[in-house]
Amino acid sequence: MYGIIATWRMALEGITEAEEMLKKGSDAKDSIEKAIQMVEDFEFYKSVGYGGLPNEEMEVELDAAFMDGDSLSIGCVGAIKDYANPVSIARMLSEEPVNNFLVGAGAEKYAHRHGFERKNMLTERAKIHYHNRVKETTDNKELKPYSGHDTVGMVCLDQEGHMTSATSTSGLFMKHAGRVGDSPISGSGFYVDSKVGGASATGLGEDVMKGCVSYEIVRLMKEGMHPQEACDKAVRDFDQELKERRGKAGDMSLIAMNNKGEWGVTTNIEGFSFAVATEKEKPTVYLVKFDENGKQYFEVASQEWMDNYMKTRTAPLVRK
Ligand code: SD4
Repeated sequence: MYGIIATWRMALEGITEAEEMLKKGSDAKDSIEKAIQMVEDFEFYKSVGYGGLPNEEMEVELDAAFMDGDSLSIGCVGAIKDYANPVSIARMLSEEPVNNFLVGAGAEKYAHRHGFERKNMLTERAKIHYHNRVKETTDNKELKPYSGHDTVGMVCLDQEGHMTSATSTSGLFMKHAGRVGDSPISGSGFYVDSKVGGASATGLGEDVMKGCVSYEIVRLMKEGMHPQEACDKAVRDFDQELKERRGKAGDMSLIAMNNKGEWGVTTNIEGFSFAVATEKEKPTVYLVKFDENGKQYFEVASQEWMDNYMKTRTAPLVRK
């Protein structure tokens, strides 16, 4: 059995390519890295890699992580600027004996030393988004995850039973310089153990980190829960906990896959989408919906939805 699951529609092209690789026997490390790179490289996905939205100083600072579920090795970068594929830097860091998590200038030095591609990640389109947001938020500077589409997080299982998890993001639009979210934090934005399965998150990093939600899902799967049961329990319980203690809970959407290729997804927001491909299921985008009793269900995205998605992502943008 093999499979790959990812947050958001934007992962579709990447997981489609990864599925082809997995089918031919490629390992979970190469497949997930390729899938994430494809999201990083596509300039119209405005919360990951090239074209990612900048911080409040109009600089694109990226976070990424890579985890090997066999050895539990982890590599992470935080607030890195001017490098094309943070996930690949994170992967190389996961192979180091120490110094696995580098941030800012240190991460950039490492990337430079190892010959990673330098690239100005700020696009003209992202600058327009920035200027428009400055205009809209002169009197409302509250931190909010950029609505529309966000961090890419994935879990991958290859035919040999090896598992990986990886994330990549430009984090919250208009974040402070140096702010790092949950995405490169082990147990929060991602976690994977090939003996069990893996999970990954998108949402308000500040809240996801409070509950180490990805680790909690893997822990519940280890106790015998199906990925869907584990996602439901971890996300619903923690959402409740935050509301009781703090009066509100930030956006949280979690995806998971176990080492049998079974998967689960739970969100506390409207409008979440995810993409999945397994030996049994061709690459598919699902939309998460809620019925009148608030119960979550999945719907395969229609062709119309898919067409509209790409149309709005690539539509010309006007500076207000
Ligand atoms: C962060 N979790 O930096 C990321 C961003 C995200 O929905 O996924 N936003 O907090």
